Amino acid sequence: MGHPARGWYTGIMAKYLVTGCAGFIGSSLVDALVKRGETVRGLDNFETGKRENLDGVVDRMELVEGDLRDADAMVRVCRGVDYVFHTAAVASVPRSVKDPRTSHTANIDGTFNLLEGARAAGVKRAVYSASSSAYGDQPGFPRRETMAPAPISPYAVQKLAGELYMSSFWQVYGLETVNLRYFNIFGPRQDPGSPYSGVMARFSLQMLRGEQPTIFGDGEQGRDFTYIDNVVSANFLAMDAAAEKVAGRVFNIACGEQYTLNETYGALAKLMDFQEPPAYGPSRAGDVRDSLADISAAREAFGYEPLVGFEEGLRRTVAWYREEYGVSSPK
Ligand code: UD2
Repeated sequence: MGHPARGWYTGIMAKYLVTGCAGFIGSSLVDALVKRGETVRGLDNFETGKRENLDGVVDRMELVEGDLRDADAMVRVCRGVDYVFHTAAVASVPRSVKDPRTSHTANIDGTFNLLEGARAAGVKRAVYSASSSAYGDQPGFPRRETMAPAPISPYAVQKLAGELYMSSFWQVYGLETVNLRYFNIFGPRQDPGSPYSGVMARFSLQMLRGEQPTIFGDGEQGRDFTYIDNVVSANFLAMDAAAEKVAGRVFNIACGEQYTLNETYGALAKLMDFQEPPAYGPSRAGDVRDSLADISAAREAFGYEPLVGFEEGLRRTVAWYREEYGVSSPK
């Protein structure tokens, strides 16, 4: 049973498909689905996803190795599936600035291919991992879904295009789609080792290794950092909600609280017992200055509430990186 593509030809029915199943968010969803006893098919091309993220569940799911850019593969992977969580993407604003084509093909063409596969298979609902980067740098806080999008970076444009495709497939084909705009998610399994890693993961590993992190800009940029458990819960609620409340719509998923990067650095350093101040470097091209969500639409439509706040999320995240990266005590 070692062949990664085995699920494609067996005709096994999977109730849930998770794209990007070996990624940070995808693997967290797979874990929760398997725990609930669901039949799960996971898709990943392992470009940024990691096999070890599936260590605890790989024997209890169907793993398909494939790429969103392969339209035929998307038709095959959707066969027999009822519900799709579409988390697969080439993430990161700076990565998209450096190499826009790679993320363009995965995030826009890939999402389109998946939707075509889902339509052909008669999938009942798809929940899409959208991005808060859609709001860009326009005035007006907190961000509300009624604001016109104003993306800056290629990544932001791509994730927004994915949303629009999702909504269009609801409007013209009746495929129930829901767009969840995540605001800076962090937590266990977020890859810390790449220059494109999320800041919380990157700083955690750097502090554990005694390396001095660099803040890009003055550190006064604000983010609505959101712990992973909140995202998992939002996905399930959005998947289970009545279609008339959610289909074709966009929802912010966040905590509704803003922390600057300087504050975040301080909180993380305290938990890590890390004494060094940060280095400061130039701002990143495409970076959004401030980000803060109004989460009332998700609350009203499907009862979303943040389950784990910033501080508790940080504690859990630090504990995980310590455990995973072999540093049991900061002292
Ligand atoms: C964007 C989206 C987020 C998600 C993510 C996926 C916004 C507001 N957020 O996150 O919703 O889609 O993309 O990748 O658009 N930074 C440093 N030093 C480092 C690394 C990062 O200072 O070593 C800064 C970075 O310049 C930024 C902040 O930390 O101001 C957060 O960066 P990030 O890469 O974690 O996430 P961000 O905001 O680009």
